[in-house]
Amino acid sequence: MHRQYQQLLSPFAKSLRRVLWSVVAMCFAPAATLILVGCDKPNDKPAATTVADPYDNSKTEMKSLPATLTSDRHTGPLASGSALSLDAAVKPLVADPVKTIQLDTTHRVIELAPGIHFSAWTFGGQVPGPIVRVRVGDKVKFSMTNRSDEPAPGLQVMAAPMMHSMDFHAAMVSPQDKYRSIAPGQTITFEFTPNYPGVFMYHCGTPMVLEHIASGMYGMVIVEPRGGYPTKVDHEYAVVQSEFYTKLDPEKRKVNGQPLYVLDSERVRNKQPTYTVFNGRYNGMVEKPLPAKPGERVRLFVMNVGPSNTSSFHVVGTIFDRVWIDGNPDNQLRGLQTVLLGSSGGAIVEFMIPEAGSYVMVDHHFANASQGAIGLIAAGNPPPGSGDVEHNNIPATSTPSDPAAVKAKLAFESKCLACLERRR
Ligand SMILES: [Cu+2]
Repeated sequence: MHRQYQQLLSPFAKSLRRVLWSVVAMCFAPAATLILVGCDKPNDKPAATTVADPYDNSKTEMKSLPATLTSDRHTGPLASGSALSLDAAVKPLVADPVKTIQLDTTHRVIELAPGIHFSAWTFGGQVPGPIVRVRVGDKVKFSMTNRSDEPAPGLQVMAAPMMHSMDFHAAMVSPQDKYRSIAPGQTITFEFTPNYPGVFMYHCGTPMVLEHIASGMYGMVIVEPRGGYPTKVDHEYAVVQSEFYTKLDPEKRKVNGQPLYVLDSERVRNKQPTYTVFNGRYNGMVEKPLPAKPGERVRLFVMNVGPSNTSSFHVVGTIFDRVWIDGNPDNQLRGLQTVLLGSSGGAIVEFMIPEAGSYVMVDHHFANASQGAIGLIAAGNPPPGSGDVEHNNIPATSTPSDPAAVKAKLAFESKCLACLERRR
């Protein structure tokens, strides 16, 4: 009986075994094939490559000699050194890897806007202070005399002498050593090696820092990458945005017969500037536009000092082809309309001048622009019949001066009148 069952089930068992073997073959054959193929072929996986870290902290310069402090008063020019630029047109990098710079602190009356004379505290006798241009790995030899006790030339107006200091954001050093406050008549000297490329702020760090910065004690350090920038440009300019908080001098002092303005400490604390400007001057680069030509590529080193507000930097009529956040090409963005900069934020923006015209640089926070943060890049005359340059500091008006706009206004008004007549 048992044998009969075996004979009966035998064909079924055979079929079942065949099915099972087929399943096993289907499942494992591809894997086996892969293994065999893999074994036959040489290992063509790319070997793991080690990309050198350009900021390898084991190779960067972290040590510097202690600062020296003396009572030797420097009496030469307030600013000196081949690495310095005194205005928006930034000079090319100086090849010498040792950059010796002197920036003395002094008090000056600056003309912030036409007829607005402001009692400022300065580096190198100007606001903003001179632009410093160096390269990663350079040796920066810096010296500063506090000359805030010297009378401003030709003016009987000055702030009281006081302590000042220098804080370079481009450096990696002990703040208690290098950035200490020095008294009038003292000189501090120290060195540093910039390790990172960028657009960095420098400023006085003496308490109350807010008031020292709001009084004008700041500037820009451009640190180029070791091998230079990856793009070629036709123009390089620096734009430093900052706020001013002014009030009429309570002592009613005058400058050339015009009222003196001094720092309004209340406004500073409440973040209520009276002026927000580029390069220390209300509409300064509207008065003196930056030249360029159609088809040229422009590089702007942009920095927002603050001290308390942000900037949304924009150039009307073009797009930033490249934006290097904080001025470091490793931090690249493409095709931006604006770059947002907090206090002490920097950037390099590059763009093409597409055609003839005046391109308006503006803080797109238009409340800031209305306080003076406006400038022009003058790239030739636009086609005949084009409108005048318009920017945000022109008051709103319902009376156009442009001939085409006047014609359009008349046409609009006549149509409206006709409509009104018809309705009656
Ligand atoms: Cu200071």
